[in-house]
Amino acid sequence: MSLKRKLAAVIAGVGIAPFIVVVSAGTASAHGYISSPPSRQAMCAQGRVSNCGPIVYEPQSVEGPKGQRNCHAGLSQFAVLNDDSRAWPTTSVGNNVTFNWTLTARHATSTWEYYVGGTRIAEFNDGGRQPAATVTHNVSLGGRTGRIKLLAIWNIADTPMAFYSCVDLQVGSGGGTPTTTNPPTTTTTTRPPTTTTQPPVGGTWAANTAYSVGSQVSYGGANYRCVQAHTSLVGWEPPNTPALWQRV
Ligand SMILES: [Cu+2]
Repeated sequence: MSLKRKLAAVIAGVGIAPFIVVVSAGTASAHGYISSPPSRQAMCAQGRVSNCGPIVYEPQSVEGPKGQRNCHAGLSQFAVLNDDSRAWPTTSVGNNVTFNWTLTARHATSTWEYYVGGTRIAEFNDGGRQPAATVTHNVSLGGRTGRIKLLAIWNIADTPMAFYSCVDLQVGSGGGTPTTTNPPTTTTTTRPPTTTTQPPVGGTWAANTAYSVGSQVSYGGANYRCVQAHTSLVGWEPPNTPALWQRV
């Protein structure tokens, strides 16, 4: 091969690679995440935390049924986001924090929710309106201090889905302004433990199955009826996804 042709082949290869990534990523389209203070997916996308897996290409895609309380929407390919044993860098903030969402698709919105340790500390109700491409909320942390993990949820108005973002914060006692970011505390190189939680034995529910409204399954000793048509995934077991399954 001549040098020129080799060069052409290399360029073609480089051109194709990102395309393949986009296609393989592609459950749905594009959506949104908290970009500042940087959420876990933002830390991964910015390369401040390494070995994150496919989330680096699509920090906006942490989408799953509403009602979950985790950082990865129950998606096994993004399980790293829910791994608290990783050295997630924190952002130093005061008691009032401005959260900025970057939306790559402006879905009609019911609510935005903010949780710390299972307690909802703020909620913003958009009443089904379409948001702008960036959305800002000011949230009081209620006097909490020290290191906290905040879970933010964007609830879509016209689908059973929500978007999940976790943000690691170091809350000072002084109040004052947010956004001094700590130096990237040692980017971990440990492999994320493969944390696909095994469903309890028994039941007719299965992952990767298309369910229509009204279908009935059993899971963990209980029966459920499908209330929203969907294709199931590991992590979206009926007890985890009240937006999809109603216990009967
Ligand atoms: Cu979307």
